[in-house]
Amino acid sequence: MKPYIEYSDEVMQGKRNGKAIVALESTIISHGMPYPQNVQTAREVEDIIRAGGAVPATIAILNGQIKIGLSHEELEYLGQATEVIKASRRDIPYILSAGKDGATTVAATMILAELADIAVFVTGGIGGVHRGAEETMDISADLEELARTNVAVVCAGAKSILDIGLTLEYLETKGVPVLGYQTESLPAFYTRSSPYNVNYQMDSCEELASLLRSKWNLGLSGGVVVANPIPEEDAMDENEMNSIIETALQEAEKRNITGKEATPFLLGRVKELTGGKSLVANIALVKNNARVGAELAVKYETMKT
Ligand code: PSU
Ligand code: MN
Repeated sequence: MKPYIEYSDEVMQGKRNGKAIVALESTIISHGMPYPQNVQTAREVEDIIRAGGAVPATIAILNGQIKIGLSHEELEYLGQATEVIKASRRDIPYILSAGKDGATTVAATMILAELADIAVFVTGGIGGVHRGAEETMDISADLEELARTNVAVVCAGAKSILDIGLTLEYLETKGVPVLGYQTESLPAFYTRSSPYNVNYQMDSCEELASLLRSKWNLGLSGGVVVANPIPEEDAMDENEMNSIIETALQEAEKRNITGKEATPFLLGRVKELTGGKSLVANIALVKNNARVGAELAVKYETMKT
């Protein structure tokens, strides 16, 4: 039997040299952004991580093989392929056994990052408790993964296609710290703030790294949310976003879009309804997260005890 995991040369080298590694997800590439912006953004994000002194490891499943780090060609393929399965925890075994392609969500990327011994993961936004979940029970598997898997997820908070308040309640129940990077308010992806506060504000990557060390040294398993607000100049108007999200949610309900299709549908509609402006913001915030993630990974690595 083939080994399940294949490392790119760059990640393998980095591991040998004791470099900090930063995991990146691939659903954002295949289901979150259109081609060619998806591939271009993925490459620029990788470059930001390299410039920050860490090694990028974009994670996906290709041909039934787990990839930790993608080559230029693999990234290009993933950005254009149309048969890629959006892969969360429950999808991984099928994709491996059937030899298919899978783009990993936050949940699946956390699982594979932990298997590859990578502690820091950079993404755009996490999944959460959807609005109306008290009826639909649509709660992202990302939250369960944060409850159990030892990876820090650097994101721009949670998008208001979700019920942010219930998402925070869920994370609290599961014991997941929600940390604000230089912010007290929980950012809401396109905007720098929301009506909710983070659990703790942390102003430096040293503080964040030290929290991760103490959590995991004590055996307090599970992830951490590091919420990093979108840069001021890229943020979108809150009222405009709220009404667009409302429209997208109503359309999803009318068209009966449920399950794993819900999030990609909503993201796609928001992009169309903003005339592409949301995509520009999305790209800016992921890059901003890459800067923080690289610094955090480097600090975490040097704090090794
Ligand atoms: N939220 C975003 N952008 C994204 C996603 C979420 O703002 O691209 C993607 C991530 O891959 C996340 C997934 O893990 O959607 C959550 O999907 P679901 O709600 O079906 O669990
Ligand atoms: Mn869901």
